[in-house]
Amino acid sequence: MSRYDPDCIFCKIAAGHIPANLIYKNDHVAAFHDLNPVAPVHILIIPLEHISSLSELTDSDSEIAGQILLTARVVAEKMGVLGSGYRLVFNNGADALQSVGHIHAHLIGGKTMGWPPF
Ligand code: DGP
Repeated sequence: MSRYDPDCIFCKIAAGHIPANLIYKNDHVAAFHDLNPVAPVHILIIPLEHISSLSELTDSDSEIAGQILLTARVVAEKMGVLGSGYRLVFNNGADALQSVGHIHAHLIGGKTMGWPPF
């Protein structure tokens, strides 16, 4: 793995250095249950490599970015919400309350949600 931050909790999960309830992993991404779920289905999808936020993505990360979106469908199917619907949320930066500085998509589902989310 070319980008690894030893101080990043999600890098440690991606590398298997600390445990997580993993539901999917391939060469680019991992998906695991959120520690503090806000819905019956709440899965985090992360790149294995450390990229701190969406704002740090570059053209050379296009495969990783695509893999995150494609993995959402795989996760939704595994979690039984592909047909009922789900939400994909990226909290990016301070105003969005991003608390972990490693890109992650929240895949949330299993209930009818409201909109707008604030
Ligand atoms: P955000 O606010 O978008 O940065 O959300 C970060 C999410 O990460 C939050 O919902 C809780 C989750 N989280 C933080 N630390 C851990 C951890 O060590 N394990 C797991 N499974 N989830 C974590």
